[in-house]
Amino acid sequence: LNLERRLRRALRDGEFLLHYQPQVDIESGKIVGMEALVRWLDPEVGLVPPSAFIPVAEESGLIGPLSEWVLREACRQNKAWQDEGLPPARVSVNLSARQFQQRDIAKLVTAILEETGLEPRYLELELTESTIMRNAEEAVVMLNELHALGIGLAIDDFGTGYSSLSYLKRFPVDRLKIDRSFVSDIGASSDDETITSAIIALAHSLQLQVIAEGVETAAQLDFLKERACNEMQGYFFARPMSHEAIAGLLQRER
Ligand code: G
Ligand code: G
Ligand code: MN
Ligand code: NA
Repeated sequence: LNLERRLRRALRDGEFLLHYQPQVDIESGKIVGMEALVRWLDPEVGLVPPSAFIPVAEESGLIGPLSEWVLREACRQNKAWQDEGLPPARVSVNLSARQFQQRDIAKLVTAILEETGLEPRYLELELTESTIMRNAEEAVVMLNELHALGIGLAIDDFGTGYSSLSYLKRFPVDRLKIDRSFVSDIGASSDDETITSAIIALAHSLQLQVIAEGVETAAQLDFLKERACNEMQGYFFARPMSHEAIAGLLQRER
């Protein structure tokens, strides 16, 4: 059976699941968000990472139904946590380039928010810099539509693409996510430290929030804290984990 057919079957049989990685406010140390990361629990192979199936899903058109499932599940789960009385946090969902190109994405998000009852401010969409810049004019229109819904928008892998500053000003985004490649070299490469500092300063001057991803050490966290980076995500705090595990972490913050 080829991968595409296996993925189709996996979707039908409910073999996908979401892991969540905490996003922490650096000042307070509290969990303020979490990134939803899809996994496939293949009964024969075990847990399969997204890098092994997202590209195939994108080529085969399966990315549509898969992303729709991810979005719905993330919203449903977040609303369920809030209904259980856990401290509210936003959930961030990655949107692939293919999905962003679909003109009805705002309609889909609207429908899913209505269906799950999640308040828009507790949903954020992550788009990579390259996805947005692929067709920047079109992106401005679509980002405006999405932003009008009241959800958050973040630029993922920031610093690896080629956003021009003039576009950055026109994109109605709330948050920049500093790419892991820069963060991981804090303490090792002065160039990457300079880039990280510059991105934080840029975010502040454009009145955007900024989050560093891939934070693995206390020294990296100190560097970010000194520069008033707002949030951090990375193994230093926690790896992506099951919904049960992250509910346990949220519970401790009540
Ligand atoms: O989850 P991991 O920890 O292995 O993530 C690897 C990559 O897969 C990341 O770049 C992430 O953005 C992407 N990814 C994870 N979940 C999703 C998803 O639901 N949709 C899309 N389009 N990409 C995802
Ligand atoms: O590309 P995107 O940022 O959406 O994907 C997040 C990816 O980064 C996931 O694969 C996640 O498992 C991984 N990740 C999260 N935190 C860390 C970290 O501290 N170190 C490393 N090496 N990877 C991380
Ligand atoms: Mn991401
Ligand atoms: Na990223």
